[in-house]
Amino acid sequence: KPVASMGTEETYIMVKPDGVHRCLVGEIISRFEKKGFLLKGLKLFQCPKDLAQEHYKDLKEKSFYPSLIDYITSGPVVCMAWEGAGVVASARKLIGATNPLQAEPGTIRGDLAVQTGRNVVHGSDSPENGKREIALWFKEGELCQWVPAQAPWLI
Ligand code: 3AN
Repeated sequence: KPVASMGTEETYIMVKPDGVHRCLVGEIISRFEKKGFLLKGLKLFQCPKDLAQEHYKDLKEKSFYPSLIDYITSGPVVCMAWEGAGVVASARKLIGATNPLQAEPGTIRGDLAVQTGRNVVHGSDSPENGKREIALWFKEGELCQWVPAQAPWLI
């Protein structure tokens, strides 16, 4: 099982199919890189339906659940694991509100999206879910347990 180095937190970030389709992958990765978090895993991936269902199992009773599953499996996604102190909450700030029309300018959704059902990026909502989702989307060996020589901003 992947473990965080330096005892810090991990989050699962995913560029959704609309973000990939709209060529926003570089832009989105760049926001987390520039912020100063540490990239531990990265892949382009066509999500199978059963994985999408497991990922969104808490939303199973919602009316939009079937369309959410169709959307997430409609094309490749970019899966990422990011590490850093407070990365879960900070990533959600960088991402912005679920409804992009309510997301602040300067956030990813605030700058790049207009529809809740096409909100370009996912971020884990708790450290527990960060761990759960990274374990769900990545296989052992796909994550790099590297530590930059000097990275005091990560601790
Ligand atoms: P967030 O992604 O901001 O954590 P959640 O966890 O409430 O938001 O919802 C997960 C995903 O479900 C959202 N990213 C969005 O794609 C979809 N979703 C949430 N609410 C709606 C809605 N009212 N209509 C359509 N899709 C929705």
